Amino acid sequence: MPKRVLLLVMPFLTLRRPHLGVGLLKAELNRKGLECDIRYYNFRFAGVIGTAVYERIAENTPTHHMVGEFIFTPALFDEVRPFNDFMAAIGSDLKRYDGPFLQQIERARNLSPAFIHECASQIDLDQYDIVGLTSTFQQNVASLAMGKEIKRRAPHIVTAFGGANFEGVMGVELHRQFPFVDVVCSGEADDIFPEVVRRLRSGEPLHEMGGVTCRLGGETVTGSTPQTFVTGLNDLPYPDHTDYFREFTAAKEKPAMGPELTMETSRGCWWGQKHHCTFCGLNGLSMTYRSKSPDRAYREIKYLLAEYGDFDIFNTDNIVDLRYFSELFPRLISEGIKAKLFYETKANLKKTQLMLIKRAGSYSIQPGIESLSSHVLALMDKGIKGIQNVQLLRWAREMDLDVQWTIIYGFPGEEPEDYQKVTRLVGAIKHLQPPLVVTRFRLDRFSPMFKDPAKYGIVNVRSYRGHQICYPFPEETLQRIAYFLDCNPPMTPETFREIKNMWQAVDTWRQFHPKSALTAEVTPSSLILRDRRAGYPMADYTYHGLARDLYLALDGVHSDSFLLEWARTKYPSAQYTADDVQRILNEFLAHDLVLCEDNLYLALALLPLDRITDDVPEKLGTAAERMPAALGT
Ligand code: B12
Ligand code: SF4
Repeated sequence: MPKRVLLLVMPFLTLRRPHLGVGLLKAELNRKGLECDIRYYNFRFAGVIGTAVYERIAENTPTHHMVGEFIFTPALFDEVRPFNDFMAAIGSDLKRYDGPFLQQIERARNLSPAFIHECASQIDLDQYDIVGLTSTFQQNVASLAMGKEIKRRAPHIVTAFGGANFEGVMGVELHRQFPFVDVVCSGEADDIFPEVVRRLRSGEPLHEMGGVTCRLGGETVTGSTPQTFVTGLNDLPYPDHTDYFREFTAAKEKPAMGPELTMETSRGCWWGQKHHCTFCGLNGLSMTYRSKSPDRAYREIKYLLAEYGDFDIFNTDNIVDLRYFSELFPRLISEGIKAKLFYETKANLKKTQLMLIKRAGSYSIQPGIESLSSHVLALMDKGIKGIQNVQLLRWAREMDLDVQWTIIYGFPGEEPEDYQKVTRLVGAIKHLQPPLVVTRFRLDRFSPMFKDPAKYGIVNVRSYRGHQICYPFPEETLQRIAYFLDCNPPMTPETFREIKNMWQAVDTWRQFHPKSALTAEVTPSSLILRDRRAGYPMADYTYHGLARDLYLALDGVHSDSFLLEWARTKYPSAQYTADDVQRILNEFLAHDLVLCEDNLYLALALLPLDRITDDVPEKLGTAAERMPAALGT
């Protein structure tokens, strides 16, 4: 009987959706005639500790607290920190954990060794010669514990590890520290892993394979040839999510969210290739943007829906391929396929593009909004302005699209005024969707700030307390296995004071958002703006003529010079001057009905969607200076 490959998905991966990486690896192995099974042991642990508790740990605890990792430490190490060390490590954040939740975490921790033993005892180890463990987010300690137990029971089995926690130097160091880790594949393994399996079975050496770490004469060695990445995404198989859906169906207690269909239409980031956002480690070692053809993406969507059911599609892409706006989304719409796509995008989409995403079935997007301050966004090298981010928030609200976004602060070079401006702005946009979280940046591996902290004035780079209580390793080792590190950014007390003010303003925003509205009623000759924002006098403002038209033109961000030229083009005989336009803009500004940033303006009221301003071209004439380059899409 030929042996099979077993891939294991350990806690704490969410139960909400299948793991794309292992689904792809299984499909690729099968395509090459290699038999493979996947076991989703995350479901099993959820069965032990309760699905709601499981999902809260997996999805709703701060990453750097590493709760899920701490839970599995007794299953991996003989000596571990007492539970109280966890509470000490998270310090003032302890208030996020109520008493019953802390007890559940402690109970889960006490049960973790028995869980690992039980899982290992249920595997028929004679069937397999290679067991692969995937590790991203808080899956590391459980995966290592499982690898250790399998190796103890069946030394003949080769353990292979991969996933984001094993990319680059992290995987090499983990291999060095844990003798039961036989092989590590760094990064994308679609091509590498089947080749590893083949070589292991034919007795060929691995040590020269790029991106692969193994043992040679007892020493950890990594292939010296460069690691390769998938170039043709069209050639990848469709992911095999059968095992996930089997577990999901069998689970007695279902998660509150899901199931979703995980897929990818691209890897890497076309923006990051040119301007790597300073905090972003999203693409690890493979930033180069590669995407599936619109036709391939279309066929895969249809396949997944037909094969597994009409569930939401969760795309793992970092950034959407702009070709999809003309060649994929319209096709889905015209064929009536409601794909409920979740996409990460850049925020400088056109309104028509956002509308297409919505019409293709999306109800939620993650548009990479990380600040409302243009200066802070420039420090991040995001290539977008704060006013454009507000534009997207407003359009999304008009379309009833949920926007998952965050405010990240702490970037070297921030000034107190940056946050004073955001605090003022926040007061005026309570009718738009507030951020999910406000958080200081983390030093993520592979990001420009991680690679060269000194350049950004970042000092005292150190491991998080979470890593310290999980692994009994010296600081130097912790820094090599950690995906993210703690540090002291060069933040002045004045800036921090303003950040705290902004925090408060955001709290108020969250509180009053459901009760705030700023809407527009448009007739052929008038515009009535109904202001019901918390903190503003309840008022209706009526405008006619040029004022009405200018406001509608401000559906999108435009400069004052653009508006003047547009007014002159629309009313050639009126001979409007810059003062005429400015007077009207000042009237809007007096009531915070528009947002102004430098010479750029944007309407803040929600405009009726049937009035997408076809009559206002995005650019007039050919003068490129009318729209700053950053505003292009
Ligand atoms: C989509 C995504 C999400 C989704 C959820 C993903 C999911 N599966 O549920 C959302 C938006 C919710 C999300 C949230 C977060 N994410 Co995220 N996310 C991603 C992203 C962009 C894609 C992941 C993906 O599916 N890729 C595609 C598949 C095909 O790749 P893969 O799973 O890695 O598998 C390949 C290889 O790793 C390898 N492989 C995988 N397993 C195995 C096993 C074996 C045996 C072998 C040999 C090989 C192997 O082969 C596979 C095929 O090539 C990655 C970045 C990236 N480019 O990968 C970040 C990433 C995974 N996220 C990251 C982070 C930090 C977060 C957040 C903490 C962000 C935050 N809030 O600060 C949260 C935390 C969420 C949580 N629950 O804890 C980090 C993870 C770091 C880490 N070491 O775990 C990544 C790597 C990005 C980064 N550099 O910051 N994320
Ligand atoms: S933050 Fe987003 S846009 Fe910037 S480099 Fe990372 S993936 Fe690309």
